[in-house]
Amino acid sequence: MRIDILTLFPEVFGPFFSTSIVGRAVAAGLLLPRMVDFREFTRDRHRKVDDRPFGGGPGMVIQCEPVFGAVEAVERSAAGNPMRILLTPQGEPLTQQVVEELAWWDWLILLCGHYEGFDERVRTGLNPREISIGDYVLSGGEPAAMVLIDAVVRLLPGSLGDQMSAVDETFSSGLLEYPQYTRPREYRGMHAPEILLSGDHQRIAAWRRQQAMERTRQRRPDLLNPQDAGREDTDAS
Ligand code: 6GU
Repeated sequence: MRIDILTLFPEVFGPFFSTSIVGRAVAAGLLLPRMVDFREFTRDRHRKVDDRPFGGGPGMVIQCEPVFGAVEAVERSAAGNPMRILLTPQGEPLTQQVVEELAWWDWLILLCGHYEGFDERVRTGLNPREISIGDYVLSGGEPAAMVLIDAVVRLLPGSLGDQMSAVDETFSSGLLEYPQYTRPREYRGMHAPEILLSGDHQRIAAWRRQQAMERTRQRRPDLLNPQDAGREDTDAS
Protein backbone atom coordinates (compact mmCIF):
# COMPACT_ATOMS: atom_id res chain seq x y z
CA MET A 1 0.00 0.00 0.00
CA ARG A 2 1.24 3.42 -0.92
CA ILE A 3 0.52 6.21 1.60
CA ASP A 4 1.26 9.86 0.96
CA ILE A 5 1.04 12.05 4.07
CA LEU A 6 0.57 15.73 3.37
CA THR A 7 1.64 17.72 6.41
CA LEU A 8 3.37 20.81 7.78
CA PHE A 9 5.44 18.57 10.08
CA PRO A 10 6.90 15.66 8.08
CA GLU A 11 9.64 15.12 10.69
CA VAL A 12 7.25 13.75 13.33
CA PHE A 13 6.76 10.53 11.32
CA GLY A 14 10.39 9.32 11.41
CA PRO A 15 10.42 6.80 14.28
CA PHE A 16 6.81 5.83 13.58
CA PHE A 17 7.75 4.38 10.17
CA SER A 18 10.86 2.62 11.45
CA THR A 19 9.52 0.89 14.58
CA SER A 20 7.52 -2.22 15.44
CA ILE A 21 4.86 -3.62 13.09
CA VAL A 22 4.69 -0.48 10.96
CA GLY A 23 8.49 -0.42 10.66
CA ARG A 24 8.50 -4.06 9.60
CA ALA A 25 5.82 -3.45 6.97
CA VAL A 26 7.93 -0.64 5.52
CA ALA A 27 11.11 -2.76 5.57
CA ALA A 28 9.22 -5.60 3.86
CA GLY A 29 7.90 -3.29 1.12
CA LEU A 30 4.25 -3.83 2.12
CA LEU A 31 3.93 -0.17 3.02
CA LEU A 32 5.39 2.66 0.94
CA PRO A 33 5.08 5.87 2.96
CA ARG A 34 6.00 9.28 1.67
CA MET A 35 5.86 12.54 3.60
CA VAL A 36 5.02 15.63 1.56
CA ASP A 37 5.50 19.10 3.07
CA PHE A 38 2.75 21.60 2.18
CA ARG A 39 5.42 24.29 2.38
CA GLU A 40 7.03 22.92 -0.81
CA PHE A 41 3.89 24.03 -2.68
CA THR A 42 3.70 27.64 -1.62
CA ARG A 43 4.28 30.31 -4.26
CA ASP A 44 5.30 33.26 -2.12
CA ARG A 45 8.81 34.11 -0.96
CA HIS A 46 8.08 33.47 2.70
CA ARG A 47 6.60 30.01 2.06
CA LYS A 48 3.47 31.04 3.92
CA VAL A 49 0.82 28.30 4.19
CA ASP A 50 -1.80 30.05 6.31
CA ASP A 51 -3.59 33.36 6.73
CA ARG A 52 -6.14 35.06 8.96
CA PRO A 53 -9.76 33.97 8.60
CA PHE A 54 -12.09 36.13 6.48
CA GLY A 55 -14.67 37.63 8.83
CA GLY A 56 -12.24 37.68 11.72
CA GLY A 57 -11.84 35.37 14.66
CA PRO A 58 -8.99 33.55 16.35
CA GLY A 59 -6.32 31.40 14.74
CA MET A 60 -5.08 30.90 11.23
CA VAL A 61 -6.53 29.01 8.27
CA ILE A 62 -4.49 26.83 5.92
CA GLN A 63 -4.74 28.26 2.42
CA CYS A 64 -5.92 26.43 -0.71
CA GLU A 65 -2.81 26.86 -2.83
CA PRO A 66 -0.34 24.60 -0.96
CA VAL A 67 -3.00 21.94 -0.37
CA PHE A 68 -4.29 21.70 -3.95
CA GLY A 69 -0.67 21.96 -5.17
CA ALA A 70 0.49 19.08 -2.97
CA VAL A 71 -2.47 16.80 -3.79
CA GLU A 72 -2.14 17.42 -7.54
CA ALA A 73 1.64 16.87 -7.53
CA VAL A 74 1.28 13.62 -5.60
CA GLU A 75 -1.47 12.36 -7.91
CA ARG A 76 0.55 13.28 -11.03
CA SER A 77 3.52 11.31 -9.67
CA ALA A 78 1.94 7.90 -10.27
CA ALA A 79 -0.93 6.19 -12.06
CA GLY A 80 -3.69 4.84 -9.88
CA ASN A 81 -6.79 5.65 -7.94
CA PRO A 82 -5.97 7.02 -4.49
CA MET A 83 -8.43 7.54 -1.66
CA ARG A 84 -8.16 11.13 -0.42
CA ILE A 85 -8.61 11.39 3.35
CA LEU A 86 -8.81 14.55 5.45
CA LEU A 87 -8.13 14.04 9.17
CA THR A 88 -10.49 16.28 11.12
CA PRO A 89 -12.54 16.13 14.33
CA GLN A 90 -15.54 16.92 12.09
CA GLY A 91 -15.12 13.67 10.17
CA GLU A 92 -16.85 10.31 10.30
CA PRO A 93 -15.64 8.28 13.33
CA LEU A 94 -12.80 5.84 12.62
CA THR A 95 -14.08 2.37 13.49
CA GLN A 96 -12.67 -1.08 12.77
CA GLN A 97 -15.21 -1.31 9.94
CA VAL A 98 -13.81 1.84 8.33
CA VAL A 99 -10.25 0.54 8.86
CA GLU A 100 -11.14 -2.72 7.09
CA GLU A 101 -12.53 -0.74 4.17
CA LEU A 102 -9.40 1.41 3.88
CA ALA A 103 -7.17 -1.66 3.95
CA TRP A 104 -8.57 -2.68 0.52
CA TRP A 105 -7.13 0.42 -1.16
CA ASP A 106 -3.64 0.35 -2.63
CA TRP A 107 -3.08 4.08 -2.30
CA LEU A 108 -4.13 6.53 0.43
CA ILE A 109 -3.48 10.28 0.52
CA LEU A 110 -3.78 11.69 4.06
CA LEU A 111 -4.20 15.42 4.62
CA CYS A 112 -3.15 16.61 8.08
CA GLY A 113 -4.41 20.01 9.18
CA HIS A 114 -3.36 22.42 11.91
CA TYR A 115 -4.41 25.76 13.36
CA GLU A 116 -8.11 26.48 12.83
CA GLY A 117 -8.19 24.04 9.92
CA PHE A 118 -8.28 24.20 6.12
CA ASP A 119 -9.98 26.73 3.90
CA GLU A 120 -13.41 25.17 3.25
CA ARG A 121 -12.64 25.00 -0.50
CA VAL A 122 -10.21 22.16 0.26
CA ARG A 123 -13.30 20.15 1.12
CA THR A 124 -15.53 21.30 -1.70
CA GLY A 125 -12.77 21.24 -4.33
CA LEU A 126 -10.91 18.02 -3.45
CA ASN A 127 -13.85 16.10 -1.96
CA PRO A 128 -11.83 14.02 0.52
CA ARG A 129 -13.34 11.46 2.85
CA GLU A 130 -13.26 13.15 6.27
CA ILE A 131 -12.25 10.99 9.23
CA SER A 132 -12.03 11.68 12.98
CA ILE A 133 -10.31 9.42 15.53
CA GLY A 134 -12.57 10.39 18.43
CA ASP A 135 -14.48 13.05 20.28
CA TYR A 136 -11.65 15.25 21.50
CA VAL A 137 -9.57 17.91 19.79
CA LEU A 138 -5.95 17.43 18.74
CA SER A 139 -3.76 20.37 17.77
CA GLY A 140 -2.99 18.67 14.46
CA GLY A 141 -3.93 15.73 12.26
CA GLU A 142 -0.53 13.98 12.47
CA PRO A 143 -1.26 11.79 15.51
CA ALA A 144 -4.59 10.87 13.89
CA ALA A 145 -2.79 9.88 10.68
CA MET A 146 -0.50 7.60 12.70
CA VAL A 147 -3.50 6.01 14.42
CA LEU A 148 -5.21 5.36 11.08
CA ILE A 149 -2.05 3.98 9.45
CA ASP A 150 -1.27 1.68 12.40
CA ALA A 151 -4.78 0.24 12.35
CA VAL A 152 -4.71 -0.29 8.56
CA VAL A 153 -1.19 -1.73 8.36
CA ARG A 154 -1.89 -4.57 10.74
CA LEU A 155 -4.60 -5.78 8.33
CA LEU A 156 -2.25 -5.91 5.33
CA PRO A 157 -1.50 -9.55 4.48
CA GLY A 158 1.97 -10.44 5.77
CA SER A 159 2.32 -7.54 8.21
CA LEU A 160 1.73 -9.53 11.40
CA GLY A 161 4.04 -12.46 12.08
CA ASP A 162 1.07 -14.42 13.39
CA GLN A 163 -1.99 -13.76 11.21
CA MET A 164 -4.28 -15.26 13.89
CA SER A 165 -3.77 -12.26 16.12
CA ALA A 166 -5.46 -10.01 13.55
CA VAL A 167 -8.76 -11.88 13.69
CA ASP A 168 -8.92 -12.96 17.34
CA GLU A 169 -9.06 -9.48 18.77
CA THR A 170 -11.29 -6.81 20.13
CA PHE A 171 -13.63 -5.27 17.56
CA SER A 172 -13.14 -7.87 14.83
CA SER A 173 -15.16 -10.20 17.06
CA GLY A 174 -17.27 -7.29 18.29
CA LEU A 175 -16.14 -8.07 21.84
CA LEU A 176 -13.34 -6.81 24.05
CA GLU A 177 -10.33 -9.10 24.35
CA TYR A 178 -10.20 -11.76 27.09
CA PRO A 179 -7.47 -11.47 29.78
CA GLN A 180 -4.05 -12.88 28.96
CA TYR A 181 -1.39 -14.37 31.25
CA THR A 182 2.16 -15.59 30.82
CA ARG A 183 4.96 -16.85 33.05
CA PRO A 184 5.38 -16.92 35.97
CA ARG A 185 2.26 -18.77 37.15
CA GLU A 186 2.36 -16.76 40.38
CA TYR A 187 3.53 -13.17 40.75
CA ARG A 188 3.40 -11.36 44.12
CA GLY A 189 0.69 -13.68 45.31
CA MET A 190 -1.42 -13.26 42.16
CA HIS A 191 -2.14 -16.50 40.33
CA ALA A 192 -2.88 -17.16 36.69
CA PRO A 193 -6.24 -18.97 36.32
CA GLU A 194 -5.74 -22.74 36.66
CA ILE A 195 -7.89 -23.47 33.63
CA LEU A 196 -5.31 -21.86 31.31
CA LEU A 197 -2.73 -24.39 32.53
CA SER A 198 -5.11 -27.36 32.18
CA GLY A 199 -4.32 -28.18 28.55
CA ASP A 200 -8.07 -28.57 27.88
CA HIS A 201 -8.40 -26.38 24.78
CA GLN A 202 -12.17 -26.61 24.57
CA ARG A 203 -12.65 -25.43 28.16
CA ILE A 204 -10.03 -22.74 27.66
CA ALA A 205 -11.85 -21.44 24.57
CA ALA A 206 -15.17 -21.45 26.45
CA TRP A 207 -13.62 -19.60 29.42
CA ARG A 208 -12.15 -16.99 27.10
CA ARG A 209 -15.49 -16.44 25.32
CA GLN A 210 -17.22 -15.99 28.67
CA GLN A 211 -14.54 -13.58 29.92
CA ALA A 212 -14.71 -11.54 26.72
CA MET A 213 -18.49 -11.36 26.99
CA GLU A 214 -18.47 -10.37 30.68
CA ARG A 215 -15.76 -7.76 30.17
CA THR A 216 -17.69 -6.27 27.25
CA ARG A 217 -20.95 -6.22 29.24
CA GLN A 218 -19.25 -4.40 32.12
CA ARG A 219 -17.10 -1.94 30.20
CA ARG A 220 -18.73 -1.41 26.81
CA PRO A 221 -22.38 -2.53 26.82
CA ASP A 222 -22.86 -0.31 23.76
CA LEU A 223 -20.88 -2.89 21.73
CA LEU A 224 -23.42 -5.60 22.64
CA ASN A 225 -26.47 -3.38 22.13
CA PRO A 226 -25.59 -0.93 19.35
CA GLN A 227 -29.18 0.40 19.40
CA ASP A 228 -28.47 1.82 22.90
CA ALA A 229 -25.13 3.41 21.95
CA GLY A 230 -24.87 6.96 23.21
CA ARG A 231 -27.55 6.54 25.88
CA GLU A 232 -26.37 7.25 29.41
CA ASP A 233 -29.15 5.42 31.28
CA THR A 234 -28.57 1.84 30.14
CA ASP A 235 -25.86 0.74 32.59
CA ALA A 236 -27.06 -2.65 33.85
CA SER A 237 -24.21 -3.20 36.34
CL1 6GU B 1 -8.48 13.53 12.75
N1 6GU B 1 -7.74 15.82 13.88
C1 6GU B 1 -7.72 16.68 14.90
N2 6GU B 1 -7.04 17.82 14.77
N3 6GU B 1 -8.33 16.46 16.05
C2 6GU B 1 -8.99 15.30 16.16
C3 6GU B 1 -9.05 14.35 15.15
C4 6GU B 1 -8.41 14.64 14.00
N4 6GU B 1 -9.80 13.32 15.56
C5 6GU B 1 -10.18 13.63 16.79
N5 6GU B 1 -9.70 14.81 17.15
